[in-house]
Amino acid sequence: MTNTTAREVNFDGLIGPTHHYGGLASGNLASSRNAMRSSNPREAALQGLEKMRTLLRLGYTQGFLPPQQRPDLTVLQQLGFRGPDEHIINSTAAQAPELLSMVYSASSMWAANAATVTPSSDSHDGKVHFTPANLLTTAHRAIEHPHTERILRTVFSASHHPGDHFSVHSAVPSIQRFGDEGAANHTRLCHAYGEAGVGLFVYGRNEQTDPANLTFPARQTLAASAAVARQHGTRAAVYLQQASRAINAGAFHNDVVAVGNGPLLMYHQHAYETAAAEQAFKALREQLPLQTLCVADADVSLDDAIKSYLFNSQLLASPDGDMNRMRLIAPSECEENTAVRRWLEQITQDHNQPIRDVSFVDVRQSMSNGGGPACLRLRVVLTDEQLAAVNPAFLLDETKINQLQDWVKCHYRDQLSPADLADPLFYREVMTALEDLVRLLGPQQVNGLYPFMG
Ligand code: SUG
Repeated sequence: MTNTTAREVNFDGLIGPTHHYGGLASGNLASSRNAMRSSNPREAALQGLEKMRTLLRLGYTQGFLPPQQRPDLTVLQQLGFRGPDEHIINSTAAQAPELLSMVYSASSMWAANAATVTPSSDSHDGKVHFTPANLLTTAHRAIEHPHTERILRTVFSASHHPGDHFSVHSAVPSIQRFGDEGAANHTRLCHAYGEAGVGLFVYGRNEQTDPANLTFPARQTLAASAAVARQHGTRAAVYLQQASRAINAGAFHNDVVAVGNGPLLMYHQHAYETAAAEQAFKALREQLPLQTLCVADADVSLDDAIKSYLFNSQLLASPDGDMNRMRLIAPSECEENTAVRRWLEQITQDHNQPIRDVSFVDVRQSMSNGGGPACLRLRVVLTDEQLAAVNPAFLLDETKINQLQDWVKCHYRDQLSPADLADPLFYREVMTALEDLVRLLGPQQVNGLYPFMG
C-alpha cells in the first residue's frame, strides 16, 4: 500500500503543573539521583513548549497531548481515603505521604510511553492503531493508562472528521507477564512514510530471562509486544531483546540506547547481544533497505550515552519526508559531553549515512527525571486525510504555543518540592490550571478530557 503524502507528526506531552522529582523510577539513574530535589514546573513546561516550537520552525507538523488530571484522587479513594478532596489530601499526607508523589506525578509528559502506534499502511485493516502502555513496573506510571486512553480518544477521534481512521484500544492486561512501556520500545522502520513498514519491538524480558542477571527491572516483555502487534494487525513485526548489560547500566527503555526512523537504525554497540541483533537485522533486511549505524563503545561509552541521552535524540527525516537528509534534535547535554560532541561532529560529515544536522534543545527539567527529547514525544505517521481528522485543538502553531506558554506562566510554580504536595492549596491551584486549559482549548473540542470537570 503506497501513499506518498504520509508524514510523521510528533505529539509531545505538555508538561503538567505537578512536575516534581519523586525518585519513583527504579533503574532510571537520573530519577534516583535527583530524588526529593526541588523542581521548577514552570521552566519544565516552557522548555517543552520551546522544543515543540523548534520543530514547528524547522517545518514539521507538531501536536501535543495534554497533561493528565493530577492528583489522581480516584486511586487514593480506591486505597481507602474518603471525604471531600482537600480532606483526602490531608489524610494521605498524615497517614501515607509517599502516596502523594505517586498520584501527583506528572510522568505522562513522557509521551513515548503513552502508547504504541501502528500506522495505517502497516496494519491489516488500514487504520492507525494505538494501544496505551500499561506501565505496570512503576506505581506512579501504572495509573496513567485509563487517562491515556481517554486522551487518545479525544485527540484521535473520528467525530472531528468523517471517516473511521483511528482505532484506540485499551492497554493490555496489567499482569506481570505483560509489562508494556509503549513506543519507547517500538521503532517503526520503513523505506518511505506512506509505504508499508516494519515494527521493531524491543523487549527486556521473556519467560526465559534469568532475573539474576538484572540489577534493575526489565520493563518491557516479549508477551506484551506480541499482544500489541496482534491487536494492531501489524503485518510485519520483528522482535529483539535488550542486552541485560544495557538495562543494568540504566537503559530502562530501548530509546535510551537506540533510535530509528525510516530505513535508519542508530544504536549503541552494547544495546543488544550481537547474535540477537544480527538475526533481527537480517529479518528487517528481508523487508526494507535497512541502514544500521552502530555507535562503538570506544567512541561513546555506554555510560556517556546514558548520561548525555544521545540516543534519546529525535531522529527526523527532512520535513518533506526525505530519508537522505535527516536531523537529530539532541538534548543540550550532548553538546557538553566531549565524546558525544566529537562523535556528532564526525557523523554529520560522514556522507555514508543520512544524518546531516544536529539541533540542541534544553529540556533539563525533564532530563533530571530521565526524560530526553525523544521521551517527550509520541510519533504518529498520518496521511493528509488522517491528519485532517485529528482534533485540531491538539495541533500547534506559534500562536497556540504562545497561548500555552502564557497559561503556564499564569498557573505554574517555579519551585516545587515533594513536601509541597501535602498542601491542599496546591491541589486547588492545579485544578484551576486544568480548568483554564480546557477553556483555552475550547470546552466543546476537548469535552470529557478531565473527569473532575464532568
Ligand atoms: O518512566 N521517569 C520516567 C522517564 C521516562 C522516559 N521515557 C523514555 N525513555 N521514553 C520513567 O522512568 C521519574 C519520576 C520521578 O522520579 O519523579 C520517571 O517516572
